Amino acid sequence: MELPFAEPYKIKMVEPIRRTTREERQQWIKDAGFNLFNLRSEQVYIDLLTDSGTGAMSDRQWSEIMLGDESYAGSASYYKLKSAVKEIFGFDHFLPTHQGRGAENVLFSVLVKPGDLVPGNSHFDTTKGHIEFRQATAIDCTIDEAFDCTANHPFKGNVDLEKLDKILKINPKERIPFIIVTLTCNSSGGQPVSLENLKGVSALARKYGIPLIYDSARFAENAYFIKSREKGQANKTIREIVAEMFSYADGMTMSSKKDGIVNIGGLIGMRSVELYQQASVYNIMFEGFVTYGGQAGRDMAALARGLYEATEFDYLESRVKQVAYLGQKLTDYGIQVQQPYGGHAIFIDANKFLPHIPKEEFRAQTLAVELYIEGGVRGVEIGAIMADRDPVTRENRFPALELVRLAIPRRVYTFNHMDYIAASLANVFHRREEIIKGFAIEYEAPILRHFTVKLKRAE
Ligand code: P61
Repeated sequence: MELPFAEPYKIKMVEPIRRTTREERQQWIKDAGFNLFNLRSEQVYIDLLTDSGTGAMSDRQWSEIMLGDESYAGSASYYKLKSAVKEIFGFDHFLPTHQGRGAENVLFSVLVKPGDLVPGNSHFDTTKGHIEFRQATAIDCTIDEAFDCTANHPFKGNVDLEKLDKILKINPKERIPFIIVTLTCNSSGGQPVSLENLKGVSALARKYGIPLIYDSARFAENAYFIKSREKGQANKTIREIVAEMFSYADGMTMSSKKDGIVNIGGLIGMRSVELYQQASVYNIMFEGFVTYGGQAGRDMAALARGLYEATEFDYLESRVKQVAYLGQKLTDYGIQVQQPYGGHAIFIDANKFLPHIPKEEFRAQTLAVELYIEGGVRGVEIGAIMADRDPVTRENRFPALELVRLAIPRRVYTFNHMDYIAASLANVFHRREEIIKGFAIEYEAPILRHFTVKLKRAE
């Protein structure tokens, strides 16, 4: 018999979590303005709001915490991280930041000006937010298959090279500060970008003389998919694949809260010393001195270690297979989820789940609230609320996909937890006809409204 895979770790420390009653949850979510971000963590049994900063560090990472050097300038932990960035990504220059959006803020402060266009593959909301905040426009060039949950394409994060070429051809070079490719593409469902596609994007970037930047939050999961799905890549190591992926880029931003397997942190990597010098100015203003950028020395040390652990095949295999296990359970229950299963999360198609709720009443949010009430499981809406209003017309934007994301924290939950989540969702699925009302907005912020939005039941 072929031996099944199992986690390449055992558990040394546990954190208790508590089940609650449906009545408690009904009251709590009402008090929270039906916004899952407003719940207290104790009110949640299984927390799938995000895989960002919620992972479990290893004993080796914790030992790095003890070894952290807290010198303001030139900390040994900074040099540890600098050498990991060079070894794994190949960038000579790097700046630590407090998290991914800090990296975006610093880099975009140098590169993005009003009227600019930034093409990419379904920019993440903070990335888009930082582009739009500078009166520039994010242009989505993702392949069309990404917007059909049932299409079984192995690399639904891919950039449509024709769409990209068209943008680069018809606009003056001065208006396009860079192309940004998100690895894996979170907004299209944790879907990977192939090596071949990265090569193609890079060729276009060079042809038009435009820098190529990677948003690298889940770069290691992307590399795992390249190894397991792309022709000719099976025999390469994850690190070899990562090295090739990044050889095509001029720079990177990263939220290290994902594939860095740490609770906070981010970074910018780049080849150009001029860019490094310009970005350093903003780093010092917004983040901290160039050798810590908003991180404690111990955070940088644990991150260096996390980058090596996240690029080990056995870890990635158990990670991605746990996510796929949940996806398969939901599929078996007849629930439509984004196919193929993503690297860090399962994305449920709320348009298919609750087609009778008007889209103006926020289908995905309605489903996320019902799942919380059913089992105390907290997912997140990736739909019209998160899509914000159009910055010019101020009309609601209704994205092609209305999704509920169940993001799985790294090395945190067991397969029993996956069974519980799937059963909770199956229960909601069985009573979906009885869910007849969505939500209306009571309060919203002008940008990134989903964090603080307050909702009421639709009339
Ligand atoms: C997430 F509801 N992601 O997926 P920061 N790029 C990419 C990300 O996925 C990302 C960032 C940049 C989060 C956290 C999150 O509205 C939300 O370290 C591909 O969070 O600043 C973050 O990195 C930004 C959840 C962020 C949200 C914003 O759950």
